[in-house]
Amino acid sequence: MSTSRVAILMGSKSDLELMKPASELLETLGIPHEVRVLSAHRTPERTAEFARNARARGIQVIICAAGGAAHLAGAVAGQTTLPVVGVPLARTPLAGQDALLATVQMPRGMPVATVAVDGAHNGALLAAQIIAVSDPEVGARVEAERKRMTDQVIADDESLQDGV
Ligand code: RP5
Repeated sequence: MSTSRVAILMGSKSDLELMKPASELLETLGIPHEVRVLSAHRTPERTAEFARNARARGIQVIICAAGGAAHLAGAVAGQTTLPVVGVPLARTPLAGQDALLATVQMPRGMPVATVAVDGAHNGALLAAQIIAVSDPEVGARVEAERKRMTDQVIADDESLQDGV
């Protein structure tokens, strides 16, 4: 197994289904990654230890997903200077607004790049784009993914016109 370059952390195993698009995209882009259940509240020491050791292990970006009182991304950001991408999840009757505000409203000096509620795909894409800054091979795969998406929208548009 190659060394992980991205870590996808989630606050609970119950978040797994919502985060599958992140692993799938990293798989498509050929970026080695790992998926962990680490909670800011339930396993604070284990989470902090993971974040502190991540850079030395070769991790380049950490994606943190959590719902409700979503403190995971912030707790991780406080333990590392690696880029942290936050994915707020809609897991409570507040429909993700709670997780969004908890993830995005970080204090000065502790940035978390927060993507949309349930934005696992974009979280992974942002991680890939960060890695691509210094890795042309990943950059080429990200460009190809962008082209694939663009071509799909054009094909959708053309198929609609054909049907008119
Ligand atoms: C958060 O609480 C987790 O990230 C999850 O989104 C939510 C519910 O967790 P469980 O009670 O299902 O373990 O910390």
